[in-house]
Amino acid sequence: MGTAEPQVAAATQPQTIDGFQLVIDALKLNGIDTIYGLPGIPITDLTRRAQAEGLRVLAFRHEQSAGYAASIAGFLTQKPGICLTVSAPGFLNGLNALAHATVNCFPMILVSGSSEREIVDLQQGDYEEMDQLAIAKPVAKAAFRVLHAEDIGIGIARAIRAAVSGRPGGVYLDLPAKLFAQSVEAEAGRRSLIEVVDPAPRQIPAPEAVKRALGLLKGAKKPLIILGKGAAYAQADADIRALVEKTGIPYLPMSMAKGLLPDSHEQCASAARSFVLPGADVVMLIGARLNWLLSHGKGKTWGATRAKDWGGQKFVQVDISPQEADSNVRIDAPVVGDIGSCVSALLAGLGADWPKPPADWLKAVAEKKTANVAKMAETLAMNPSPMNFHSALAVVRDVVKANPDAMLVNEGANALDFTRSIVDMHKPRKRIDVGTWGIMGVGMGYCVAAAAVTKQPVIAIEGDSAFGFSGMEVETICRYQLPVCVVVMNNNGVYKGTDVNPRGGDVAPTVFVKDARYEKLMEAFGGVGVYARTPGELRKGLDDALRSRRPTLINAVIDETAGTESGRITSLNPTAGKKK
Ligand code: ADP
Ligand code: TPW
Ligand code: MG
Repeated sequence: MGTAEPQVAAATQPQTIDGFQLVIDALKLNGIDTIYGLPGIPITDLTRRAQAEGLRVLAFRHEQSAGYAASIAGFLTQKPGICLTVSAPGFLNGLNALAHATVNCFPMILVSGSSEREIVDLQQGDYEEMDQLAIAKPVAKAAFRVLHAEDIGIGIARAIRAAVSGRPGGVYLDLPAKLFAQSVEAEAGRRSLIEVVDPAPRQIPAPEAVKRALGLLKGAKKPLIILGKGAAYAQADADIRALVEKTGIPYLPMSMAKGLLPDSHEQCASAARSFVLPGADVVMLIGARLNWLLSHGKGKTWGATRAKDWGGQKFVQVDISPQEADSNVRIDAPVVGDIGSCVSALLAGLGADWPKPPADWLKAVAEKKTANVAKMAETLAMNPSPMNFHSALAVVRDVVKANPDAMLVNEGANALDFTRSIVDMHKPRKRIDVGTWGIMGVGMGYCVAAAAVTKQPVIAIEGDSAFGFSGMEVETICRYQLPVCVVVMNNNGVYKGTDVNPRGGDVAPTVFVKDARYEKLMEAFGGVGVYARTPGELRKGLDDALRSRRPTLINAVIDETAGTESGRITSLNPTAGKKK
């Protein structure tokens, strides 16, 4: 029992709680444990106090990296990744990642401080004045602003629901500077917070949609399953594997779905991609869109004679977004719902006597695969000097196989395409890359989040150009002592290092300083730098990094003639005089 005195004091001096605290409490109440951000007016104290309250606050050198980190944390955890930025310029730096999260269907919340509403709205020239809410809206799944401390709980609850429910995406939450210092009575403040119940409710598919899809699959002569990053996100790994194995249908993993089933799986048709896409008669898409990455379901890739023509396949599409079907070609059997529920309904509907696909189709796929794997093995076995993408990536393939829990971050053009095709993944959600936009700059932000979220070692295979977009974050990696090994595939430029300016003078726009010593950047902050000219040196650098878990940058010197313009997507590159 207490004495009377404190009660009197409490009654005369009601305890209050301020906006800073309410934001922190609301995040914690909803299981958010990490903030990716960059301090400054008006959120400096928010970062300090969040840290003091036990949240992990990872501070970056540029908001774009913090944003990409938050977006991929969302993908990996199914919880919204939180990026915290200052007003106007900081906000704009984070905006790229917000758009990226929306485009890639990753749950993320960009929380930004902003300037005084009444000054901004009258355009009176406040410090870092900008109507951020209006600017965020077109690239966000949803955007909210909180003006009163008692609405912080609602604002954060709405942001969380919007980010993770249905098709996940990027959400903007605008917190004007004045909000943080506002106080409300403590008990009322606490009552205003909302612990979001069931933020991403299951969405059960209609039984008739499941039946329609199974009917179509059952009649197929040459069926194919395509797994996308939505399937990886859904964390329904065991059921997806069971569905693939029970149907016996060959499957293709999209880039970030690699490892959902091990790439070494006998039904994996990656090595026969250009055979199965045009050859298939019924294709089941699970969490993958028929966007440019799948040639919009049309053209030569799908066996049609002309670019805009449809190849004649019938499609089943499993997706949470009811609007996705028919976006590019006709979808004969849309199955709308969350992938976990859809896949388990499909599994239940298979029954005990589901027929395996016709043997001639399976045989043809297997033969194509074997031939292509043998061809690739020959190339990989060569040991040219200087090292090329293949000889370097043969090493990475072996190291990843020996360390299947390590995360693999990947960006670049040739550095991306060759890694995707050469380096097998063995477990779900281990490969994270440039995603739907083919964007450069995700690299170091992804490394920080991947290490922070999974606690596993991270290997980043980076084009030298790609690395430059976020290279300063090696300081962040060293500061937090993260087990990250960055491999810069250094071919002296964008795509290759051999372009020449026909007029002399400045070097060509795709060319960088020759033989740049990227490894010294890591050494500058106390990490390990390795200069690797041979597969053996690369192997040793990677093994040492994985063993020591010390931040490491390996400068892998690659033949500057080895790459091709735009890597695998040369066809999308308009060049002068090119025929339509
Ligand atoms: P990829 O690039 O790997 O082909 P996309 O990003 O194009 O994959 O497609 C991902 C799809 O997955 C999106 O259409 C999205 O609506 C869907 N998706 C994301 N999460 C889920 C989920 N939990 N359940 C069902 N569909 C989902
Ligand atoms: C934000 C355009 C696509 S790939 C690439 C650029 C600049 C770099 C390729 O060179 P790199 O790889 O990384 O050295 P490699 O192995 O082929 O030499 N700005 C953004 N995103 C994209 N995609 C670009 C520019 C681009
Ligand atoms: Mg390069």
